[in-house]
Amino acid sequence: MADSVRYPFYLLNGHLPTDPETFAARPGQRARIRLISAAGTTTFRVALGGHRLTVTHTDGFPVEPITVDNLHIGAGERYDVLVTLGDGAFPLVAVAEGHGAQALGVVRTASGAAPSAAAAPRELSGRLLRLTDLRAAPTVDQDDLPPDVTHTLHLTGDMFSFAWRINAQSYDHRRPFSGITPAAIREGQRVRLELVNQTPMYHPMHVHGHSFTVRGSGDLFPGATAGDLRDPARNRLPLFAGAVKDTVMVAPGERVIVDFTADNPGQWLTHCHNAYHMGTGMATIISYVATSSS
Ligand SMILES: [Cu+2]
Repeated sequence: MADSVRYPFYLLNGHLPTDPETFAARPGQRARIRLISAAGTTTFRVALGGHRLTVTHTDGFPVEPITVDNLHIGAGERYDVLVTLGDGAFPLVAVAEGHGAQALGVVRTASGAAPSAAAAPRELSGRLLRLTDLRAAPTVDQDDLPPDVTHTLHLTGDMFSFAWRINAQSYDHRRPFSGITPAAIREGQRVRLELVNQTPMYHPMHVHGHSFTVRGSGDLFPGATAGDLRDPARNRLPLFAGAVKDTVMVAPGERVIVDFTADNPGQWLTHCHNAYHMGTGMATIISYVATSSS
């Protein structure tokens, strides 16, 4: 259950798969493909027929290059990939997970028949990029200090009434400060957020005003309770210096740990980038004021 909204069509640069945009190049050229998910809710699995993808950036920040066959991209996420192009006309596919449909573009370096609208390159079933594969490039200025404060955001909801919550609170954009307890932090603190997905759907979580370092990712153990999650002996995740991002997909039954420095005082929405989840409550506020005069 990647998401619950099915669209009649999925588009790549505004084009239907039956009339795809063509990206012209020459064989042997190295191409950078910038993937931007402008989707409201769909999780796409992206692959380029006949090629592997070398991921170099996500959400604008460089990562240590890693080569995979396909990647998931959630609402609001961005990935840059490099490919060295072969000779032919290749399908660039973005499968709408869970919906049996796809968006399509064509990368063309030679004449010949275009791929079909339903092209299903074998790279789709190859090596998938995992969040734990990504490491920030050494050029990214990172702070790996231990956290001063940790907040756990339990992502919950009800598929049937379609009501979504963070820490049992439902955000209403018409009354944004009503019924929401902002996560308490202070300027200058190193802040850790633990994003815990207790639903069967993907939540691409976005923090306004900051970029964060992904520090951990793993499955919740079966039957975990809120008390178990607070017990460091039971829920320890190996930490790593992952990608710097501003939007991170938290898969069903998964926990993701991100760290950021509170260096931008304000009232910052923190929310699921799935527009339907945000619109029905899955948002909260990170609030802190300037305490220094500098
Ligand atoms: Cu969501």
